[in-house]
Amino acid sequence: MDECGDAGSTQEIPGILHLDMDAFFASVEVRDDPRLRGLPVVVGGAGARGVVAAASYPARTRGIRSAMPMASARRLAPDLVIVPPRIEHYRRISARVMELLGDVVADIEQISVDEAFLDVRGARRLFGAPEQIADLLRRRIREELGLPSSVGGSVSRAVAKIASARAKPDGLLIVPAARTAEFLAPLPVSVISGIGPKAQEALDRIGVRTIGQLREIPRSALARAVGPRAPEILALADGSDRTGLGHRTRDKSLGTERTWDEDLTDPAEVRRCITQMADDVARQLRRGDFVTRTVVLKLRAPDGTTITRSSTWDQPTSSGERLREQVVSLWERERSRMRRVRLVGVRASHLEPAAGTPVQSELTARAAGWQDLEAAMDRALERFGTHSLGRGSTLSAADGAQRGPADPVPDPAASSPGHPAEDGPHPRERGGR
Ligand code: TTP
Ligand code: MG
Ligand code: MG
Repeated sequence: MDECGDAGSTQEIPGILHLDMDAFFASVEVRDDPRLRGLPVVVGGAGARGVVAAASYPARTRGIRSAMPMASARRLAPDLVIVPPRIEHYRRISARVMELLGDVVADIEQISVDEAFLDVRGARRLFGAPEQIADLLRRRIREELGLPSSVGGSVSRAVAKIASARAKPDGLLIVPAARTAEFLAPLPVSVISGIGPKAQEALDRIGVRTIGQLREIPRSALARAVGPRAPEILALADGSDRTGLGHRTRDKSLGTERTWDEDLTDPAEVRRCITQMADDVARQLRRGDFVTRTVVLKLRAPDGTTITRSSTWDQPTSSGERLREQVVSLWERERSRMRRVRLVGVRASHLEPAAGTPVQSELTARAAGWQDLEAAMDRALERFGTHSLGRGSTLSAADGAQRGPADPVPDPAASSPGHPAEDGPHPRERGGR
């Protein structure tokens, strides 16, 4: 999967991921008009002073890059396809990407319209090792939004970002802690975000072009070349930087949702589906040793109208029985307004670790019994797979449920930050897949 060996070979988990959409604006345009696939496509102003905002990978093989004057791009590719930007459209898709990431990972820092850092160390118990989580995220973005993305992973943010650029397009590259120095050594110093053109020139004058060379020179020489940021740059250069995410930690939550190709019109079927999802969510909670205080039901009608309704308990729980009761009663309240349903989601939020949660004194014997039974079902499911056991009333929903294609209905626009200045390298290599 990656060129850096087994990620499990060291103690420290390379659990900081950087996900960045490939040729984001251009990929959206190609997705929306498949005739553009494989062509040199750019998004940007077509006028005399137009500039390239995004270039598809076929355009890049012709030397076309973001920020290039459109006139130069046209010279490089006479058959260039120029698409005018649809910023609001990209913003909505960006919000969908971030929402999708938030379904899996609680710690996210969005740093531009198409990229985010994710700290997946806490998500491991639920979703597996960083590479499995990265695979899951990339697959879901591909399946649900029809777009390619790349992920880099490391113990450090800086290295994760460098790795995602090396993985592009459509790749994954996880750098295990023990292989960090080896990964960085041959790369040009310009991939370090603290090194601008001036510092690069100064280093070049003393014969330093790669990160490996940078690490060899005396600190005094480095300080002369790059100024007071030398220690910080050195930390980035040897991968010892441990800056955490710029904490915009979101509420921990987990959930599941499904979109149907054809509307659900039978209330009994919706109810079965919701019940099944509540069971799934409860099982995920128990697998991660979490309990929840809040369960959220999301419903979307065919015209895009979306409602979310939540219900909160005093005592946290991971009981499927309790989740089912609540979401079903939320559904009963809404069903007269939602006669046709396109999407159903169930989510548990405000998660807390189960360990240390006081035993619920008000638990009835029946509820406690349910929890024991559910724990036994979890064990059986783990041994025999997800279809070996289920409560009779929910099996048919599982069989009938399908994941629909990319949801055509835009979510209400969530604002996303503008594009920051970036000084990373342009990707040159294919990732490991
Ligand atoms: P980037 O992630 O920098 O670039 P990209 O997604 O087009 O390509 P890749 O990540 O595969 O290298 O930027 C995301 C979007 O931001 C990009 O599609 C268009 C917009 N953008 C601009 O409008 N102007 C710019 O100068 C850059 C770099 C990007
Ligand atoms: Mg991008
Ligand atoms: Mg980006």
